[in-house]
Amino acid sequence: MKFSNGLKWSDVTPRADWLNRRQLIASAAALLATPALAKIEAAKSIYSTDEEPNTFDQITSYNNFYEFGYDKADPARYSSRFTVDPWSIQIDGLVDKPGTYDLSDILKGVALEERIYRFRCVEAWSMIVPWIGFELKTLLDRVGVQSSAKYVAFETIVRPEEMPGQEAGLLNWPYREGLRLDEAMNPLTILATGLYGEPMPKQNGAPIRLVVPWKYGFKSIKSIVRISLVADQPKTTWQMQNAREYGFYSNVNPKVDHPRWSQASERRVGAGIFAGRQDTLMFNGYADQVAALYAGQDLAKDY
Ligand SMILES: Nc1nc2c(c(=O)[nH]1)N[C@H]1C(S)=C(S)[C@@H](COP(=O)(O)O)O[C@H]1N2
Ligand SMILES: [Mo]
Repeated sequence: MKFSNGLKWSDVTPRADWLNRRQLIASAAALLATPALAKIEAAKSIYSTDEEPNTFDQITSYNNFYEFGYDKADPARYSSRFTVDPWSIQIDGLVDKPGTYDLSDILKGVALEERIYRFRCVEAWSMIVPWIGFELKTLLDRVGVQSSAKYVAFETIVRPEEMPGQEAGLLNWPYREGLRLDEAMNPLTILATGLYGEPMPKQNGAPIRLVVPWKYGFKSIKSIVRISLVADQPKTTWQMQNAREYGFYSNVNPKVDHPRWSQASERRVGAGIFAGRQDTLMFNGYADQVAALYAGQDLAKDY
């Protein structure tokens, strides 16, 4: 693994510098209004990139969350009615301790970490996001995965009265995703509960969403209410929508183009207009950590 000097961008930049003036004013106002809202304490991680994160504004205003609409601005615009507290997750299937777990109980005893990850959407744009979260493995180990389980299936909440895109029937709800068990257990795979030290903004998948940084963004399912351990590969939303264009694995791969566009390069959101596109990296730059998961698998056929 390439964690050369151990120093990360976040070590050398005071937190206040992360925020632009407008955010500083907004968060100062928020602190005055709600003194209980403390910054999340989170340890740094060896898995973080030292690339410069996108701004809080960029990460929270350019989103894909079809439950709130198709447009990149819709999730920020239409998610104010969405309520995320209280929240519970049903964990079922091939586990020793199935049940409906309150999010606050899940969070007791997990150590939150900051993970600054590259994030690459299948639409060929990318960002750098400083997530706060914990490894999915921690939760799976706690509920006891049975040996017959080979995959993990995830579902997003269905609440059309709070989600105009569900009301309008933009996709087949609930939004569904899945991972192979070894992918789910990889230390890079996290459940994120915040970003930039703040609780997860609604448009980014509050209160808890998956982040799988070596796969296209649509695998990172938001606002999770169900996690099922299963024996067979689960059907996922985008695969059901168009299996030829969106495979189950959907690993970031510059050599396997989308049927309608190239995946060889990407546009970094927020880069200046003269910055140009950058090369897309195999497994989004995480090959050292995950390539072994796919040894012997034909990634062009089995995408
Ligand atoms: N439930 C749900 N999860 C979702 C989506 C969605 O529409 N609904 N969009 C996916 C896509 S295509 C991307 S690129 C990422 C975007 O995450 P972000 O808005 O935090 O950048 O969320 C993914 N998770
Ligand atoms: Mo995406």
